Amino acid sequence: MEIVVFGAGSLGSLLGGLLASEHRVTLVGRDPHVSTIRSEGLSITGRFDRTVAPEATTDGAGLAADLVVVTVKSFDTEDAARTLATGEFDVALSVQNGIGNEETLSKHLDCPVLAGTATYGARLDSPGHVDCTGHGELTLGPRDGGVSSVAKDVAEAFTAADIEANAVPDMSRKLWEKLAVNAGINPVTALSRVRNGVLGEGSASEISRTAAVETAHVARAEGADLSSHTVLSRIDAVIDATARNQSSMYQDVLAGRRTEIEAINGAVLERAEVHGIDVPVNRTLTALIRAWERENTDKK
Ligand code: KPL
Repeated sequence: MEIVVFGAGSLGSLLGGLLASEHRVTLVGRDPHVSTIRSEGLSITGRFDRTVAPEATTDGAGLAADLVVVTVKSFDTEDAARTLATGEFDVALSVQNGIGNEETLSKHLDCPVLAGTATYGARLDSPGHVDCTGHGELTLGPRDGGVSSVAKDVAEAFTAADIEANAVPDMSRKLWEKLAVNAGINPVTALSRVRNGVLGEGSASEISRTAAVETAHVARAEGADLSSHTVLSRIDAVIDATARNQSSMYQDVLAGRRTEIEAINGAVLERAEVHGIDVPVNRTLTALIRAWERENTDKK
C-alpha cells in the first residue's frame, strides 16, 4: 500500500516507521527530522528495534497515496486539510488527540475520512530517532459509526506492519473514551512534570480520574454510551500500559511548545457549557495550562 503519514511528530514517526517495514511510506514533517531520515533512515527503539528508510519530505502539497494518516497536532488540522486537498488519496485516517478533527478533514477532502485513536507511547529522542515508550493499540472506524470494508482494509494494513489495529463500529464512543483518558492524563502530567505511571496512585491520580469521569458525564450528554466505570478502567489501563511515557502535553511543556489543551480539556469545557454541566476539574486544569501557555509560548 502507498501511505502518506502527515505529521512526523512522535506518534506519526512511530506509526510511519512501523508501516514502512511493510508498505511504501512517505513521512511529512519538519527539519532537521526530515533531513536526518533522508540521510540516515529512521531508527525506532523501545518496544520495537529497527531502522527503516521511508521517504521523507517537508512539503506535503500535491501528494497522492492509497491512504493518508493524519497525525498533526489538533490546532494544525485545518492547515493540514488545506494542504492535503491539493493531493489525491483514497482514504484518510485521523489519529489525533481531541474531537472534531475528522469533521475538519472531511470539509476539505473528497475521500472517506476515518477516525482513529492510538494509545501507543512515543517520544522523538533526537532527529531521526523515535522511542516507543508504551505498547498500545490503534482503534479505527467511520466517524459516524458502523463498520466499513475500507476501515477493515486499513486496520489490516496496520496489522501487517506489527501495529495492533482494530476496526470498530462505535468510533464516536471511542473518541470520547480517548478524550476522557487524555483529559485526565495529559494536563496533570504536564503540570506536575511526571511520567504517566506516577498517576497510578496518590492525589494527582484522583485529579486525573475525576477529570475523566467529568468527561464521561459530558459524553453521555452528547449521546455517547460511556459510563464512569468504563473510563476509570480505561484510564487505569492506559496509565499502566504507558507508565514510562511522557504524555504528549508533558513533552510539549518541556519543549516550551503550544499544547493541545483547547482540543482536549478545552473541548470538554465547551461541550459541558452547552449542556449546563459543571466540570470544575477540567476547568481548573484548562485554566492552569492556559496560564502556562500565556507565559511560555507565542502559540505559534
Ligand atoms: O495519548 C496520549 C498522549 O500522551 O497524548 C496518552 C495515551 C496519554 C499516552 O501518553
